[in-house]
Amino acid sequence: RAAILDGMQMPVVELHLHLEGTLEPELVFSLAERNGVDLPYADVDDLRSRFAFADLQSFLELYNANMAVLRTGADFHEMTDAYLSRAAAAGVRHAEVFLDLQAHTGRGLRAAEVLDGVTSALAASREKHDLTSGLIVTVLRHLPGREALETVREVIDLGAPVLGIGMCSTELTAHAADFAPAFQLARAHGLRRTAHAGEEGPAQNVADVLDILRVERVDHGVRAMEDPDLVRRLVDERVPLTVCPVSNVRLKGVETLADHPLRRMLDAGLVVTINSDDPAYFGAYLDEVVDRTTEALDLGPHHLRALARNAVESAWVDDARRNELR
Ligand code: ES4
Ligand code: ZN
Repeated sequence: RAAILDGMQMPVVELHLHLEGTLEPELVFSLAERNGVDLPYADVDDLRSRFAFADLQSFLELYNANMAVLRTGADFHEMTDAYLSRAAAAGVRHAEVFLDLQAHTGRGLRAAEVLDGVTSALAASREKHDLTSGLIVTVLRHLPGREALETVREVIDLGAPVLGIGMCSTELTAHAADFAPAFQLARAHGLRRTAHAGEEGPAQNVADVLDILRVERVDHGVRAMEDPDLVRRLVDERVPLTVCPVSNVRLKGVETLADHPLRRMLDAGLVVTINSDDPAYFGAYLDEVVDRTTEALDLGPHHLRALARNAVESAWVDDARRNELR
């Protein structure tokens, strides 16, 4: 850790992380070997050399292709446990993690087996890594809303220990309204709700997921800064925005870290948290994201304290755990 950060209160809660985005090239290769999956890369360095992305879509193609190595519940358990171990080393004490369940059921895997692999690792995280956790099943915006509804139905019917429902993947095609039935069902069953919006899409997408999907947090939300009325609303309603600065730079939504709006968002009074998104692909786990962003934006102790406090406030935990995290 950078010496300049010693003694400051650091964010210890991670609220925006895709488990499939934690698949390190070494793990991709070892799972491929175990499962007899042919990879179109010569070796781990060849795979890593492809982590130069033009945009979200080019990233999603590689991210989705690498999921082919995940075949059994044990594979999902191993991926989840590897992330928890790395997160604990970064100082993370509570993590709410996304799983693209539809990407796996769409390849013929059983939802129950995938969920069991992930949730068994999460259930052991407090004992094993001194870290509490929760699972957010994401529905994919590039697939039909009807399939999202079926996925939420299946999660509920299986009775899996799931904290909430999220939505991710490309933001520029489908309208939020297509997913209203899925989010309504989730809400009726007491599931928490969040959605990616305002990452590559316009500020209006942020308003839409709040108004139409009734989400409680917004993932990214950086483009909300283009609409002052929306910023005022997000400040007034204390809507958490789970911002991922390194991700935004790596996917070319923002030119450099020094240009990232995170500091301006904090100064505007937005409930901003800092997160890693897909750390294996973007080359930075939460500690590294915090260090690089602090340096590039010259964040002060009050900014870091605000990021830490905002994350604790925004976590979907009970009051007892929230007090422990403070
Ligand atoms: C994602 Cl960075 C990002 N944006 C949208 N969807 C995603 N899924 C995984 N990473
Ligand atoms: Zn994301």
